[in-house]
Amino acid sequence: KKYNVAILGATGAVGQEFLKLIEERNFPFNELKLLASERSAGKVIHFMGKDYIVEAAKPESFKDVQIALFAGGSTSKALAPAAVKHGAVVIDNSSAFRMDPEVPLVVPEVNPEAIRQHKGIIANPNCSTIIMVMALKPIYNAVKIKRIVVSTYQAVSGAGKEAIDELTNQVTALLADRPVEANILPGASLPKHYQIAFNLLPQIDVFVDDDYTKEEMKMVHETHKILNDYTIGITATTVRVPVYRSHAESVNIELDGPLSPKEAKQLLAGFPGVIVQDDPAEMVYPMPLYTSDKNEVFVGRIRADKTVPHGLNMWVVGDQIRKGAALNAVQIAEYMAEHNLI
Ligand code: 11C
Repeated sequence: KKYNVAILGATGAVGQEFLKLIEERNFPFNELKLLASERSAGKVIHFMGKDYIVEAAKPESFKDVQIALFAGGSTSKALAPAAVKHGAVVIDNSSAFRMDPEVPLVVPEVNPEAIRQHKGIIANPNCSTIIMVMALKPIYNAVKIKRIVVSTYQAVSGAGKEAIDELTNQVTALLADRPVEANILPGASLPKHYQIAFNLLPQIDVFVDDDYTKEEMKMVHETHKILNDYTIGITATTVRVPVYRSHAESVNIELDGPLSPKEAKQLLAGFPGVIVQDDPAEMVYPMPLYTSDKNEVFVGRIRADKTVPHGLNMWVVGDQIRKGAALNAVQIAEYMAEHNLI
């Protein structure tokens, strides 16, 4: 069976990755509609031997569409209900519907059972959350987790194409001894901007409750929803680093019972979509430079935290545009196709 597919935000970083994955994974599509904002309408995208003209996304764009992959950021809220009305299943990469109790929030390796409860919209979690829960789930299946302390090292591509250009421009300017401009990071709409080149920015998105950022609170709330366990204590610090692609995370967990690092490694190695890269004697551990453009989440530096009864430290790295965004959404669509849910 083949499906009519629409991609919203087709010209952006995640939209482009959707196209790559559809080709790479041979996703069974019939018609393909590429949608974007008015600004990008008319652009021509060459894909699998054909030229597609990008159309301005409107509610009626979703007529005859069965699967709508949304990477359209803030336009999701307005257009998703229209797409559902036309009979499409929307897999939405924005944060608009993630915490809606009617909307499943899904990582297919972790909670595929939630997909069946959808009412038209399925939400794709935040990239940092997806990468972390991939490493938590195999451990959680064996021993419950009491508390998580996570610190992230997030690549500039998480903030979009402009942030990638900003890092390049700043490094180029610095090396040429020219003045540095900062217009995008920590966030384009924020009142102040700071240099990311040769720097770290301990702010991703706006500040919300109790001086945490929105990105930090997404990691808390989304992890609770995906694992369907609201008893886990979770605290996060999210940091932007001058890396182009792949988010890295230092994850400290306190378990309900004993689990040795060796057992944790075995559980992680046996989990689909996770690769253990952990050999301190040979200096083997995951690094963002080498996990980029890969589908798997890589885990290393797995060791006991002996300062608490059942503590474990891990270093988790994954391509946030692939598994953290586009790949996860395509996997949801594949799961639905395989299980005849569309
Ligand atoms: C970042 N995690 O790296 C963000 C980008 O809720 O999907 C993705 C935001 C989201 O800046």
